[in-house]
Amino acid sequence: MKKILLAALLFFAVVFLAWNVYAGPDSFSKADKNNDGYITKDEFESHIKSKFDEYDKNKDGKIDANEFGANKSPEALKEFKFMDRNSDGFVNADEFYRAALQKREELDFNRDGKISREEYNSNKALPILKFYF
Ligand SMILES: [Ca+2]
Ligand SMILES: [Ca+2]
Ligand SMILES: [Ca+2]
Repeated sequence: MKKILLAALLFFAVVFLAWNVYAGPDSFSKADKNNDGYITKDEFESHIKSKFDEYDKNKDGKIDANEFGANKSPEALKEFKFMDRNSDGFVNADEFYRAALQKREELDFNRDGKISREEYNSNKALPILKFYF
């Protein structure tokens, strides 16, 4: 009986670990360049720059609705409209950065100016992580 329990425990541990890796703490680690467990303002800035490049697939310096996948969900469309401040149908680097900065402040629950692993992992962070990490 003990062996079965142990096997079950082991199984769940493996699933849990695999899920964690899949769900992307790696995007936290990637952004946390010096690996101190916090994403500082500088680290966030460079992360947002590479995220912008990732979205801007045709490299024209702006994200269009397709590149963002705004047609895929109402949530994405809402986010796209939120980012596109001048409503020209494109999100340029400045607009993306400003939107991300605002989200970053929302993510920094304890207002210490950096994003901890705990803040990143909280449920409230999910909609932010989805589009900005
Ligand atoms: Ca583009
Ligand atoms: Ca715009
Ligand atoms: Ca914080």
